[in-house]
Amino acid sequence: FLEQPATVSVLSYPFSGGQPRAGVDKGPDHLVEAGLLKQLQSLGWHVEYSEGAVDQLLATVKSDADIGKMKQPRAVSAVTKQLAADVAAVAQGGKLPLTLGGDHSLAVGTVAGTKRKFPDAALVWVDAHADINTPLTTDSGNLHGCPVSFLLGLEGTDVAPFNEWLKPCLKPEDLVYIGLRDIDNGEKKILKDLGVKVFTMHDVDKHGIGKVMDLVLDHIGRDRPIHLSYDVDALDPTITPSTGTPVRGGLNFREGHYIAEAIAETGNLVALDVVEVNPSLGEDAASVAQTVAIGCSLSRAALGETLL
Ligand code: HAR
Ligand code: MN
Ligand code: MN
Ligand code: MN
Repeated sequence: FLEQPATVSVLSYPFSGGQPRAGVDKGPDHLVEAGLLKQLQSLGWHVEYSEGAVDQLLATVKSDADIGKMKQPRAVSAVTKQLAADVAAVAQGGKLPLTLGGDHSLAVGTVAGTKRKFPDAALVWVDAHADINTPLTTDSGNLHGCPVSFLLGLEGTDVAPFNEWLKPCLKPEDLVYIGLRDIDNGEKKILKDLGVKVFTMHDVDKHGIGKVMDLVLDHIGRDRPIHLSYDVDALDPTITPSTGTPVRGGLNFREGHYIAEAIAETGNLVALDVVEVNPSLGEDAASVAQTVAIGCSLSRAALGETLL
């Protein structure tokens, strides 16, 4: 689905407004400083890099009072609207957008952008969380817990300012989750009512990650464009400690990388998000360095790095 020479366009989006913890906006700089761009070049990709104009976009938001339960809705909407345009432009150019977050609310923009070029794209969401709360079901009001509901157009998501630019673009059958283990009750009802394909950590334990990825690809098909949205909190907190909402019982190092490798093997990856790296969190500098290194290695795996 990409043009030659294969080009990855890395989009840095230093944004934290989908959740309350400072520092996740520093994720992209840490990933780049760890050498991500050169690593991708070494894999044979042509690499472009640009920084989203997050500061300028946020300067247009004069005040951002809650709307219903939603926190910082104008900031999230303004940033994701621009990100959707950026991702769509990259995809239209035959290149693969790699969005570095930043928190997972960014996926409202990345997936909307991918869908403009590839309306049939499947979405593989790797996360401890389902991020499918609606503005009506969310307890926290944090929009990084809600992006999937906006993409699906669930009840309560047809609200300003999002409905000024965002149209539902995802069908429940286009979506597969891997790694979930912290799902709110309202989210459980949504997932069951919609019949979304979910591979929780229970399923990873039961089948093993190899079988789970076979089942993932059975579900979405092996000839469709794939958008992979990777929240590093999908991995166990012993593996990726520097993230805002760690949940024990996560993917181990190899399971996490195997997911990315199996997607890469399809040859169908058209967009990648790596989100929720927060260099301000974690016990010590080694925790941060390890989390950042895994953000890089997951990116490489998704872009074709193999062990042999
Ligand atoms: N489900 C909770 C909420 O809606 C927690 C969401 C945490 N989300 C992330 N992204 N860290 O996956 O607030
Ligand atoms: Mn997430
Ligand atoms: Mn998460
Ligand atoms: Mn998180």
